Amino acid sequence: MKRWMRCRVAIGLATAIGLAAVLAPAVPAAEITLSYANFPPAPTFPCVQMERWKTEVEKRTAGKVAVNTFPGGTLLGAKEMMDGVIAGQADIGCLCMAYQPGRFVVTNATGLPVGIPDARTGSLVLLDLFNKYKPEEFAKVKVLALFTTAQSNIMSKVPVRSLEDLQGLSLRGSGPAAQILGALGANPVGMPMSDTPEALQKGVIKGLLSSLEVLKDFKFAETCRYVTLIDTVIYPFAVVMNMDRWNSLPADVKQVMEDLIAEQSEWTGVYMDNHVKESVEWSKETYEVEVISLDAAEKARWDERLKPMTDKWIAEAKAKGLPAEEILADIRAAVEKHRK
Ligand code: DTR
Repeated sequence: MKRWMRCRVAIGLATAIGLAAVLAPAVPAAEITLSYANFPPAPTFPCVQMERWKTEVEKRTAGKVAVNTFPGGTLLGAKEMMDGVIAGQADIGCLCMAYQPGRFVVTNATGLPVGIPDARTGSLVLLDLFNKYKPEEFAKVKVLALFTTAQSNIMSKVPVRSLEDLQGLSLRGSGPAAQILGALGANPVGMPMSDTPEALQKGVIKGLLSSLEVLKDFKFAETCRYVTLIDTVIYPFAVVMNMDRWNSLPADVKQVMEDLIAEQSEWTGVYMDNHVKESVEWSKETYEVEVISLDAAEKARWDERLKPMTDKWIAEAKAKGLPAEEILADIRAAVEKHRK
């Protein structure tokens, strides 16, 4: 190449680079960075909803807010979530309220056998309940979303076809689910979901009681080849934010998050309901998981055993000065209002 040509190419290149720099869309650096802690691994539903919330907030604030997510208990574990957020160890945290039954008495009433049919309904019921009673235990945080799982069912390494098959069987459940297992005659082993894969692997437990999306998300279908449909309680969850951090946010950012509360809660319920169906199909196809249904007479025997649970909760709630019967009536009315 002649010298003058080399020179023109160089000038052209420099101009192009300069132009590109000027024309490239400026990526604004976020003014506010928030940390968001979660306890289970990334593919599970609490983290899927967390990523969806992050995406929406970043989009709706046009990049003014950046959310750094921490799945898998890397910032806070299951049982330290609420206190960790109050203390400011994370700005935001996602917690399963059933893991601390005595702490969240009002909202955990949704985890009683009160006939919540699915996660979407459960999430809307939980939101109504929270808005009416504004439980004192949330006074130090801002609630950003409330949702529930789908109904819980038994996943096990051995078939459970009757109450007799369940007697003494070590199954994992937490909070109300553990109470249910006890009432049914199983040996309840209490632990958060995040500890369950190891316990199953080591044979400490023979299965678990939970919503069935975990068959796929935790690959429990590989070890638990049987599902017994008992369609029992849901687990309530909350997403909370440190109150000082919330108060420090500008009004437009607060508005984006306020607008997302009901939307995010329902979105998560719908995601969960669809994902349960997908997970059960996947488990049947991939691991030939057998799904066992109880006939009406057998199911009635199981349900009979669960009745004292609600009485126990009523006594506990009353001892704390809460209007227990009114709370239960509100939940039942909200179920009828929201169910499809
Ligand atoms: N069923 C509750 C909550 C739960 C359901 N799916 C997941 C996935 C990840 C964490 C918790 C949960 C439970 O058994 O703990």
